[in-house]
Amino acid sequence: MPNKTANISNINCGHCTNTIEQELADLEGIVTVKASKEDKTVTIEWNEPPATWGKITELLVEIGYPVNNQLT
Ligand SMILES: [Cu+2]
Repeated sequence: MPNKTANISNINCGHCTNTIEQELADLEGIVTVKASKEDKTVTIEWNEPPATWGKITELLVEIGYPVNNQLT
C-alpha cells in the first residue's frame, strides 16, 4: 500500500490537523491520515486506485494546506 509523509508549513494548530484529517478521510481510497502540528507533517496511507498522490495533493491545495516538501 502506498504511503507518504509530507511537510505542510500552513499547519499551525489542532484545528488545522483536524481539517486535514477529516477532509482527506472523505477521499475515496484513503486508509489512514495522521497530521502532526508539532512536526507540521501529514502521513497518509492509501489504496491505489482509487486514490493517487496527485488527487491527495490537489485536495490539500483546495483546502488551503499545500504540500511544501515531500519527505518520503
Ligand atoms: Cu490551525
